[in-house]
Amino acid sequence: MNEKLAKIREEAIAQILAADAPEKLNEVRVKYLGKKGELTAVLKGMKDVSAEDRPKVGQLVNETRAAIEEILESTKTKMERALREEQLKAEVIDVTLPAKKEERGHRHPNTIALEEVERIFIGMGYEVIEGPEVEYDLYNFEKLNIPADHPAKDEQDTFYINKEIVLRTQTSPVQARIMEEGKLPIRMIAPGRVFRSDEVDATHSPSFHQIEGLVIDKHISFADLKGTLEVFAKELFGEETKTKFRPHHFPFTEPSAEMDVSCFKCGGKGCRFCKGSGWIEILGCGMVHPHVLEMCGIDPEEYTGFAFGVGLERIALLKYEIDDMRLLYENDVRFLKQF
Ligand code: 2NL
Repeated sequence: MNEKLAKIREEAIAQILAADAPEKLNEVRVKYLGKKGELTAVLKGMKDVSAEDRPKVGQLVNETRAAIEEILESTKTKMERALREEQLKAEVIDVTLPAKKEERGHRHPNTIALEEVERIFIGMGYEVIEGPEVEYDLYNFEKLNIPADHPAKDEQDTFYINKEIVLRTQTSPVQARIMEEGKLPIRMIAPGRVFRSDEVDATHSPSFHQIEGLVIDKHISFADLKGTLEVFAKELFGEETKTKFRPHHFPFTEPSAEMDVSCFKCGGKGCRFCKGSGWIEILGCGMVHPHVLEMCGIDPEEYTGFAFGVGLERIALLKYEIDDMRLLYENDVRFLKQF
C-alpha cells in the first residue's frame, strides 16, 4: 500500500510539473483527488486493509492528498503570476513615444479670402446675401443694362440652358432681385459662384467666384464709393495701402472705374509682383446706372447708389502669392496644407 501511494504521489507530481496551463492542473486534480480519482479509490479499498493497519494507511492517504494539493496550489499560483507578467509585458505603453499626429483640416484659401472680405463689409453694416447660380437672362443681363447684342451675351462667353435661362456670369442678378423687392436703403454684398465659357489656364476657369457689393440710398455719391473701397483696400492689404481710380466702362454703372491698390509687396516702388508699375488692379466699380435702378423699380431721381465687383480668386491669388489659379481647384493636399 505504501508503495502504491508513493507511486500515485510521484505520478501526480510529475504531471503537475509537466502542466503548461491552469486547465491541465485541474485535470490532474480530478484524476487524483476527484470523486472517481485514484486516491479516492484507495480510500474505498480500505475495507480490505486490516483493522490494525487502517489508521496508518488512512494517515498516509491524507498525507499524500495534502502533498499533491500543496504542489497543485503552489504551481497554480506560479502559473497565474507568470501569465499576468506576460500580459503586462505585452500591454506595456511607452509614454515617451511621440503621440499620433491628429491631422486637422482647415478652410480653403478661397474661403479664408471670402470670410475676410465678408468680415470687412459686415463691419461696415453690410448684409451678405446669396442667390441662384442658374438665372434668367432677364436678371443676369437685361435688368443690368446689358443689351441683346452685347458681346458678353455671346454663346462663346455664356453658358445657356435655353434662350431665357443661363448660368449666371456675375452675382449682380442677386442684387437686381433685392432692388426689385423694394426695401430701401440697401447695403449688401453678394458672394458666389459664377460661370463663363473660358478655357482653363493660369488665370481663367469656366467656374470661379465673385463678390459684388451694392449700396442704394438717398444722396449716395462717388465720394461714398471711394471712401468705402479705400477702407476695404486698407483692411485687406494693410493700413499703408493707397488706392487709385481709373475711368472705365461697364454697362451697368455710370460713371465707372477700376480701382488699383499700391503694391503691398514693394510699397509702390515697382517690382516683379506688380510688373514694375507699383499698382495692382483689384476691382471694377461705379455709380449704379439710372436705367438699371429704373428697371429694378427704384426712382433714380430719389435714390442713387454705387456698386462694385471683385474676383474672389484674384484676391486669394494676390494675398497668398499663388501664381496659378488651377492650384485652387486641384485639391492637392500638399498645396492646400500651406494656408
Ligand atoms: C468687375 C466689375 C462690377 C458691378 C460689378 C453692379 C451690380 C448692380 C448694379 C450695378 Cl446690381 N453694378 N455690379 C458694378 C461695377 C463693376 O464688376 O470687374 N468684376 C470682377
